[in-house]
Amino acid sequence: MTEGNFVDYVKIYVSSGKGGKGSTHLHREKFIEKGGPDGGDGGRGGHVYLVGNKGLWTLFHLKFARHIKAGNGGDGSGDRSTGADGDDKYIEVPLGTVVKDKETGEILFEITEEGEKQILSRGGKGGLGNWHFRSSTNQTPRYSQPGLPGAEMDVILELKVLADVGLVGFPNAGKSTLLSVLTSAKPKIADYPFTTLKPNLGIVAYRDFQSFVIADIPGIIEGAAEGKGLGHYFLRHIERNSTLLFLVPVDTPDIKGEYDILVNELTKYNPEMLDKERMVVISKCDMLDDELKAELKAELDVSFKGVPYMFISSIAQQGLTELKDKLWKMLNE
Ligand SMILES: Nc1nc2c(ncn2[C@@H]2O[C@H](COP(=O)(O)OP(=O)(O)OP(=O)(O)O)[C@@H](O)[C@H]2O)c(=O)[nH]1
Ligand SMILES: [Mg+2]
Repeated sequence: MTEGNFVDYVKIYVSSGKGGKGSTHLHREKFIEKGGPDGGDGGRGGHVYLVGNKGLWTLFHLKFARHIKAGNGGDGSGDRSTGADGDDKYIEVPLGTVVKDKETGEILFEITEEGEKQILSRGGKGGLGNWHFRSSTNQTPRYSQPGLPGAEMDVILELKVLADVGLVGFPNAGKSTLLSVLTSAKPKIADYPFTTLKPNLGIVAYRDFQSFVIADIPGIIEGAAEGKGLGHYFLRHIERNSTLLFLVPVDTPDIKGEYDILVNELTKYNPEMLDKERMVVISKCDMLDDELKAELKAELDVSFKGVPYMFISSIAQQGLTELKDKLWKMLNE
């Protein structure tokens, strides 16, 4: 996935197809002067559906799909032939997509399961052909129904669950690097702060074809809640993650202090952030030899009492399997 693939909100305009016209037709055949009415019905207009797809994680694919239109029903014709139904449109969305009416803000429905299919906009009914209107008093009705119009509406699609794990850390902590080694995402990585300007998602393939999603967001600094750095604007992207992973580089002079600042900024943004499962990852541990690591560990065991933490190195590929195992456990507890 590329920079800024993190789309959790789109507005789209959908319209269903209109129903085809019923036909006004009288049967004609050689030697039969006045045949009866045989006008067929119009086909129904195409519906617009939403369909759940568990392989999708964002609404990115709909970002530029402004108008989605189903086909119109075909008109009926003689010999009682019914017009073809209009082509239906299927909009695939990730599980956890909530659909709202743009005008009223009312929640229309939610897609939660793989393959779940719900009609967003119903196609107009086809009109009845004149064949239906024959009666004892009128054997040759010369009228039929027009098709009903389709419906059009503006809707908002919003993703409730974006990713399972959100990465939180100061700029340069190694968040994007971690995303790039755990997933096939290719975020921009560089040795300067605020390399990441837009959130990225990556899918971690786990044992036995399981997977979970990690979100990498721009770095947070002290005062983000007051708008410092890039502010806390991007925190909304991890607001709904169930687990937060705090990244602090091993060469940080006060590791626990940096962690406290991050927690504090998150709390200022939304106190509920603290209800999430969290774990601290000390990154860039390739810069440390075993002896120093043991010393640091003794220190951190005291300062981090109760908060789970672990050492990793994305570059040297240390602790990554263990990290995945722990995250998986946290997500499935
Ligand atoms: N030695 C070492 N360096 C690392 C490791 N992981 C990341 N780095 C380096 O740290 C720097 C910052 O890495 P990024 O992944 O861009 O950091 P980030 O947290 O995404 O930074 P922002 O996007 O600016 O918030 C880069 O120069 C990386 O090469 C690691 O495991 N070991
Ligand atoms: Mg980054």
